[in-house]
Amino acid sequence: MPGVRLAPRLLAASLVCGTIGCQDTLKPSLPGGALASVSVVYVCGNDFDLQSLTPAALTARYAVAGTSEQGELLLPPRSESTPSATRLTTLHRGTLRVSYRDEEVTPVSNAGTVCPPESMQEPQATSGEWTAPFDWPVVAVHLHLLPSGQVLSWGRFGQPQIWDPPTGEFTAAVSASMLFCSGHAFLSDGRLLVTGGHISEDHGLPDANVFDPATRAWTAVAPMSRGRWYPTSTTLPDGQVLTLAGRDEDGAEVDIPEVWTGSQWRPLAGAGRELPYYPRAFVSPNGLVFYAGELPQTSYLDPRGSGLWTAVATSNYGRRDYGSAVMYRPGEVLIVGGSDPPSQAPTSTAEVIDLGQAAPAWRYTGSMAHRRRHLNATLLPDGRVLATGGTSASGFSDPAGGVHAAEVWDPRTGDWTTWASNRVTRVYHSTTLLLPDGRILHSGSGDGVGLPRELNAEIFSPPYLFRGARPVITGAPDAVGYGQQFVVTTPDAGRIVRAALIRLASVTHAFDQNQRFLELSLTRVSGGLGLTAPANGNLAPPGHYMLYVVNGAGVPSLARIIQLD
Ligand SMILES: [Cu+2]
Repeated sequence: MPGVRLAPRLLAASLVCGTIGCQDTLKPSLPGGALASVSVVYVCGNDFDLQSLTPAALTARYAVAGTSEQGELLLPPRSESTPSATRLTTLHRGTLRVSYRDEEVTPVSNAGTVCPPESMQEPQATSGEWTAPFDWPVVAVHLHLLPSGQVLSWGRFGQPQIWDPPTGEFTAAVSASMLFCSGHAFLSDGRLLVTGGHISEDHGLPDANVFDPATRAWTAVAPMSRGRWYPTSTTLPDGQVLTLAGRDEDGAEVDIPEVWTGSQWRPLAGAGRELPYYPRAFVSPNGLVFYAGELPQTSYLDPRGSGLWTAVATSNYGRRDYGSAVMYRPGEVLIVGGSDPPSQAPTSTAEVIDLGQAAPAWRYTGSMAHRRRHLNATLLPDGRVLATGGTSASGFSDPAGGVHAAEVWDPRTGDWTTWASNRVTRVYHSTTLLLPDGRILHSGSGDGVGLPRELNAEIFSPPYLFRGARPVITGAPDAVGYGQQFVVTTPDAGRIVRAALIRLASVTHAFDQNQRFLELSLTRVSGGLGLTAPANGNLAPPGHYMLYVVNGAGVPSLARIIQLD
């Protein structure tokens, strides 16, 4: 284990072991204090090593002086004469106090030494790596991550397809309705509600269908009052689903939102408003639905009763036609790219708003290196936002301006960093989602405006997958309740500095109608992590989320998919 230095006392013990044998010097019957069983060594940053010479595993307690941080760490037994070493990365900087059984270890101060950068010769460790394109049986205009970890997609032609990442196999999931140009969101039980569909350009079906991942079957439920082509569906805090906008069977704009109660549609007759296609809508921590664009006049919709709109703030750039949007923390939304009007080149700019402020206002954050329209904004396990695909050219969707570089936005700095480029030009009808293994699936483009039909997909491995061993989750509950404290077991607990839930993706037309990111409070408990689920459905609508833990090097675990209700 590089970087581990033995405490002088343990080193002495080891030397003794080497000459006269360990049985005598390390006998547990030695009077306590004659030889410390546990010692602490400061390494660098907030890293300490806890070394144990006990013959059995031992739970140590620790606290960081001057902070509220405290926890437990399971220390493995020694191996032969060698002490076990367990790395602890404290969440705060301060002197580390450790105790075990009735013993107090001499406190060790945090010297504040900067850890040397890990040597990373591989270019992938700074810019990531794309796979070659591989076949996909439909143009993945609509792309969803199912609670099983499989991926459901469909386009204009052919039947919906389920892709199984471990085997690479596809299975058709035949639908009676033409689901192209629908809206969609996951229900609290993991089924996918799909709203509307395709009759012809600008003419939508009133159909509502539910896909059950367990049976891989579609069930038609009560239709909406009017057809919807290009609507957005949003799962509400109580598990009902709001559907906004779109055009009906006659090509007329549908101004009255409807809410799926689980058995019927409830119109919000008091909230009539014409909105552009696929509104960028999010549940806000206050329980209202926040409309973040594409129009610059952003507002809240109260979905209770007959519905009510209230203005929030006006964004700065103007209309972000086919820009993307993502709620990257509860109440904090990023809007990025798009163009106004489409005859103009798209913008590289991005704006953020914090709905938790007393008077929320949009402000510019950093701009991407590339102008983009028809891009996708995708949350990563570490809380950053990845931009993929789109076109930098003016016009509706000119493939000549195809942007291939991935770019990542860090909410802590507001800066974008350019990562590796994919091969296939993906513009109108491109889609992107985060897989449970931390890689990014990027697909679609075509099935419209004379574009090539891209019957393929590519997968991106971000730099965090090239930065050392991944932490491992060995146990997690399948379901947790709001505000519930729960334990995730992991041998890497001491090195985990973040835990997050990311809601399963349901993507189309440059927007994921389902994803959101929730950082969880974290403590170390013996053999694992103590986490607390989000407090309520306003923060995290009920349903399935990927749970990731991330270590101090920024490396995420494989996700466990858990149900929150
Ligand atoms: Cu379309």
